Amino acid sequence: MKEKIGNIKENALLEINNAKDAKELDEIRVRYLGKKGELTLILRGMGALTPEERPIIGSLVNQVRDELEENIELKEKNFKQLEIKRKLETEKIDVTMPGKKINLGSLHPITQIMNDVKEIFIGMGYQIADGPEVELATYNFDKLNTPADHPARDIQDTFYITDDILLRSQTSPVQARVMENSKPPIKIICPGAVYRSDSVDATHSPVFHQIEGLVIDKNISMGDLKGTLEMFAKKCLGEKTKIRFRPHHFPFTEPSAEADVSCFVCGGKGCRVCKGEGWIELLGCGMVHPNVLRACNIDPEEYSGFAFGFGVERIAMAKFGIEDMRLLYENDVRFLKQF
Ligand code: 2U9
Repeated sequence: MKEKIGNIKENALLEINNAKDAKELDEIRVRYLGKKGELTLILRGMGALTPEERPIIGSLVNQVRDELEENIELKEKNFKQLEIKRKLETEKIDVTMPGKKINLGSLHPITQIMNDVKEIFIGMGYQIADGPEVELATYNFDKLNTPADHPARDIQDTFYITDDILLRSQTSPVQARVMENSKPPIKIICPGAVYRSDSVDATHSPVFHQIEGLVIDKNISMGDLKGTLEMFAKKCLGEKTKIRFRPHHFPFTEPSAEADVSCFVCGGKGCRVCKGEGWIELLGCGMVHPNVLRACNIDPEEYSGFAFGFGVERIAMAKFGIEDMRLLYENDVRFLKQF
């Protein structure tokens, strides 16, 4: 029996040594050490041995089993190292190869203008105020000196949810809420989406974006308004930009004006962007109407203020030379990645 075990050991060690790959090694393991393996069968047949022989043969089989397992393990490690070596030699990485191009997105032109404008006004000491897009008609109209019979309140122009609740048609209700809830001085800008019942065309959309500004303090004058807007225009459109006021009417401001800027493309000579005028309409503005101050619990005898408002899409279109507003909403990446 001892000789038989010795032969099994020698054959197994030889086969392990000559194994060509991990698969062959595994077959050898099964053949000698598996459930029906040669060594296992000897252990199972121990019942036929004398009681004296049993411990001697049992211990010998275990010794051989340990030795074979150890050799198989060593050979396995050897195969793994050879595989790593082979991979290192064949799968060389060329670190000088150019990397794969990653398509990075960019901020939408409307977001870019929003961010630029916010930064400019924050730099002038303004705070940013936010408010609901689903608004009470009182805040959207009544408190802004826009009474029940005003055309802006027509169902044709405004999206009503109920008689008293609507999608805000301007961001002015945000300012009205701030005025009601805080004491002057107030210096805020209100950016956000607004809604008007307009059909879609190259210059109109039922949803667009506005930025409105409001300053309330003692002794605020039209001069402060003009100085502020001039500073804003220069920072937004270039230091050479000039500004001019034309009289206008808004229910919430008195006096009211529209402000134009000298064309930032031709400098005022006249070109395609300014349609030969030399000037581009920028925004609406004026001194806050005393009725609006009163409706928002601010005494017009003590305080005065100015307000302004503009459409972000209009500025984005002028600044980036976009001729059709619909392009801003289609989200075609080929268009958007140009900006
Ligand atoms: C309060 C008081 C006054 C905000 C103002 C404008 C003039 C204006 C429009 C221009 C084009 C917006 O995008 S647009 O439709 N806005 O011309 N907005 S003054 O005046 C206010 C706001 C709030 C309490």
